[in-house]
Parts: sequence; C-alpha cells; structure tokens
Amino acid sequence: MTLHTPGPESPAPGASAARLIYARPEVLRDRSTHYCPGCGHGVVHRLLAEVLTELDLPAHTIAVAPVGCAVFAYDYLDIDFVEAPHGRAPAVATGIRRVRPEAFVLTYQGDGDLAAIGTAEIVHAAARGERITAIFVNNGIYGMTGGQMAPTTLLGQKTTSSPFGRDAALMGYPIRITEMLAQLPGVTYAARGTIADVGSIGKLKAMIKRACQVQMEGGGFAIVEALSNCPVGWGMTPQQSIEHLKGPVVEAYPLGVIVDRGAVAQPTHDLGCPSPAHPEA
Ligand SMILES: Cc1ncc(C[n+]2csc(CCOP(=O)(O)OP(=O)(O)O)c2C)c(N)n1
Ligand code: SF4
Ligand SMILES: [Mg+2]
Repeated sequence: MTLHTPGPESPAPGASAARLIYARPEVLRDRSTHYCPGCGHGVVHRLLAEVLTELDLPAHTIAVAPVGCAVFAYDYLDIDFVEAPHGRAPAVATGIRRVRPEAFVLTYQGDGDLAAIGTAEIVHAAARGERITAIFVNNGIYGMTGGQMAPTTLLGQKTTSSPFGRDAALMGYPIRITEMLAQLPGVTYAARGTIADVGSIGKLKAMIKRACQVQMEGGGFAIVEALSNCPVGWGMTPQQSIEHLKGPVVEAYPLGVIVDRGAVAQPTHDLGCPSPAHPEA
C-alpha cells in the first residue's frame, strides 16, 4: 500500500511522489487466516515474517509448529516447517538442531502447549542451552479447545474450566515461566513483550530480532514471550481484550528483557531471579 503523505519530505506542489510505509513481507503468505477477529497470533506472525526477512533467514529456517490455534502457522509463513505433537516443539527442534547444525531453528508455541503439556520439553531444552529461538505466545488460555484454564490464566479469571474464576487455593497460581527459564545458565536471552499497542509491538519486534540474532551469533537458548489476547476465549470484544491485556495481564506479567547473557545490558526488570553467570564467562 502506498500513501501520499504531507510533511517535510513532501515534494513541491505539483510534483508527485509516493512513500512506501507498508508492504507485506513476502514470507507472510497473501491469504486469509483462520484466526478469530482481533486475535494476536496474526500480529506475531507478521513480526516474525518481518524479522526473518530483515535478517535474511527465510531460506535457512526450519520452524516447528505447535498444537493450538497456531497449528496452521505453516500455512501462513512461507518457510520450512515441521509439525510437533502437543508440547513437543522444543524436543523436535532439538532433533533438528542436532542433524542440521547450520540451520536457523525456530519454535512457535502457545501457553497451553509450552507451559502445560510441554513443560518438561521447554525446561530441558533451555537447561541444555539448545541453540533455538523460541516464540511463546501467552494468551492465558487454551484458545483452540474452547477456552479452558491454562497455567498462565490469571487469578480470578473465568474460563470454561474455572467458571467461577481461578481460585489459587483450588487451582494454584499463574506461572511466570519465562522468568523461571531465565534462571537457567543455558538461556542466553529471555524477554517478554506484548501486542497490546503499536509502541509495544515495535518493542516486541526488537525482542524477536534480538532472540534471532543470539542464535546467529552462536548463543544458547533464546525465548521471547508475547503477551497476546484471545477475545473469544476471554468472552470479550477485541477492543475489550486489548484493554484487558494492557491492564491486568501486563500487571501480572511484567514487560521487558529478563536476561541477556549475550550482551552487556542487564535485565530491565528485577523479579528476584538470581542472575547466574554465563556458562562461558
Ligand atoms: C496430546 C494432546 N493433548 C491435548 C490436546 C488438545 N489440545 C489441543 S490445543 C490445546 C491447547 C492449546 O492452547 P495454547 O497452547 O495456549 O494455544 P492457543 O490455542 O491458546 O493459541 C489442547 C489442550 C491435543 N491436541 N493433544
Ligand atoms: S480462539 Fe483465541 S487464540 Fe484461537 S484464534 Fe480465536 S482468538 Fe485467537
Ligand atoms: Mg493459549
């Protein structure tokens, strides 16, 4: 899409010029998706497509698709994909890593996939410091199967399996799994962003880019959690779900870089996690 925009860069009156401000990255296929209106998965797909393109990675990438609403990611991103059983993306990616050391290996998982059925796989891939870039879309619910409670569901949140709201005494507390993983010395980079607004989307893109560069530079495991929305599962309109995301969700899951052991930069928020030295330091 091209737009004629007035401003300092505008041509002299009478002259015509167009400034490209939006173009679909080729790696994002030109087709509609199955996602519900307002769903955040599409935003994350777009950011991934942009970052992979900017880093010249599409031809070198082998991605692993999850079970969950993003199960059809392979239909939307024009890169090589392997489909993993529910929760097993990090294990499948480990296998790919071992037989294709030169490949760029990417996983994409939801919170039910990564933080529930796949807890063991993600913890041990991170502990081994697998050279994998993990994209973790946390919408606080099992979207695909009808909105059941996930480990990430907020306290008090109503879901189809917690109809009176999540009660800590009965159902435990939400897991900040990215902070848990960040404690492991094999994790080179861990960060949390959100799709809640334009500024946050830009920051999330920078996090995804950094997580990809970590792998390109030979670093260990890198994970970016994207706080996302599920308007259908949350019983909200898309607009309400974005407000909810910006409010209680971001409050429960602080945004920022949790650890970057590949850079001089220190964590931008301190949640009391110990900060072990980089194994190679
Ligand atoms: C072994 C196995 N157990 C359970 C399921 C059912 N199942 C499919 S997707 C899903 C939850 C997905 O939730 P999440 O990973 O958060 O993705 P979302 O749909 O929210 O993006 C479950 C439990 C399954 N497909 N396979
Ligand atoms: S159920 Fe939720 S996560 Fe799944 S496509 Fe719809 S809005 Fe997105
Ligand atoms: Mg989910």
